Amino acid sequence: MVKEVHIPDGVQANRIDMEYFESNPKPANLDAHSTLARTFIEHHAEQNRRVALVTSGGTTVPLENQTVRFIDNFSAGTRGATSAEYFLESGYAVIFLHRQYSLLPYSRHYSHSTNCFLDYMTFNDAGMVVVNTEYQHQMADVLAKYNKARKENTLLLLSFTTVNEYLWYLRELAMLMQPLGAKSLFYLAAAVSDFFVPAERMVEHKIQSSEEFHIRQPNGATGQPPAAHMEGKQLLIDLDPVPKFLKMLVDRWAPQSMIISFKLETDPSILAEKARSALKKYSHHLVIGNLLNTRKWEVVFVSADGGEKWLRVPAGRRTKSVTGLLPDTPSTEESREPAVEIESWIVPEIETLHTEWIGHGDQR
Ligand code: PAZ
Repeated sequence: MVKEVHIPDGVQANRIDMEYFESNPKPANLDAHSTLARTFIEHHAEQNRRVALVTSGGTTVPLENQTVRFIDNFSAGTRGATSAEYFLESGYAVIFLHRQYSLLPYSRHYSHSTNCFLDYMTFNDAGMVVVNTEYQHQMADVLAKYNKARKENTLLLLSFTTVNEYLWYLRELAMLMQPLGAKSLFYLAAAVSDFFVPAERMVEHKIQSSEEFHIRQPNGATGQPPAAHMEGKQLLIDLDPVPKFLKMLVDRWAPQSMIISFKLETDPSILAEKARSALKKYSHHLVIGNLLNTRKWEVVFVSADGGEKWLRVPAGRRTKSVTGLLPDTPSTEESREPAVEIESWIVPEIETLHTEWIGHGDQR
């Protein structure tokens, strides 16, 4: 007779944690990131400041060790970069863990806009390069906020590329933030891959598409079949599930922190249900649901007490005083921008929830 053994969730999380980090390599930048973060966190702990870890952008899944090809995840980093600015405005220190080259707080107003950044410049009468009069006002506003964050050392930028880097950094940062207790907040806006190629099944070299160069590449010390290989003209990819890191974060890495995750869906009919299910599964504080096509206009807060609250910002072309630098002739995409940045509503709501939560203790 086969007896079914129930392994409690906490034990499962522990085992997954050990297995994952024992068999997938530590990123080369882990120690450098860790040193920067430790100094930053200690400084703000002394100042009695709240610290928010904002994750942003998509993770990649490399198919080869010497990576030529990888699977990417959708996300420009708009949600994370914009939210980080509002957290800074609300008095938080922010660790901004972002996908390399995705949008950054403050520079986002210029870096990925349809303008070339040189369009913001002009020559003055003395032949010196200055900011175009048209943009002076808005740029002064962004610059003042940026300088304040620099002067007060309230923004730490740390980047990741792969899902493996993301998981290692998240664990490290969470453990470094533990001394902050309830003053630490996790705002997980990054789009993290659900599937990956584990190190033990990753091939070393570029996968060859041409049949005459097909070789079965050595597949690590374990002798397991490679996760990606050619069969005839077809590339076959067989991915493992990414371990449930949110469970590990909530139960083990950051048990005293407030944790907010995002849920992205494309089908409106399942969004709230998926958000509720994530909350039930991981027992954290809040899931913010959003749909791919409407994420700049509306989000739904699903909280542990079963409450569901929609935030909807009005549609309409944003004015320069709100977001800044729109080209003279807006494209269709830009003319569809919401009237205000929805993050300017999301973050104050979260700040209030965080304050209440610090006041009342953990109600999970
Ligand atoms: O970066 P962006 O502004 O283009 O998109 C933000 C987002 C949709 C990735 C984010 O709001 C989100 O839902 N992140 C979690 C994705 C998920 O794993 O479900």
